[in-house]
Amino acid sequence: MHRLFLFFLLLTALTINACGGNQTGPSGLQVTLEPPTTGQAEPQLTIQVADSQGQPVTDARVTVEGNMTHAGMAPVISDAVTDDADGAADGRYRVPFQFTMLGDWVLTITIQQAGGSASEQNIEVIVSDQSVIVK
Ligand SMILES: [Cu+2]
Repeated sequence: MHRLFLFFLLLTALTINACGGNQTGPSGLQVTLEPPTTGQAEPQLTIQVADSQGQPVTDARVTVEGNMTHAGMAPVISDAVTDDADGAADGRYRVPFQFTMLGDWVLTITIQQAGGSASEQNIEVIVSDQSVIVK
């Protein structure tokens, strides 16, 4: 019974991942990365979160896990941040995050909402010295 539950949990997680990469996930949340203009040196990522109507979501906690597309690298996992941690509850979450290498990354953005629901979206980026480009 316990194993079956884990299986469905895994299946759900895979389904969520399969839908990631674009702006709107199954939760209806719109998740947008504001690409840092300074490239790899930038110590944070700004993530915009809005609901299906485009209204800012201000009551969530946002974390970012970054994985490179090649094997053998440790993931970069951020602390969770609240919207007003930067002094403004405006739907823009400033997540401390440092890319540890140039190249292709998949950012998994986890949005934990106050009501208890969590959703995940993937955003693929290319990191260089000068820029971070969303694929
Ligand atoms: Cu790497």
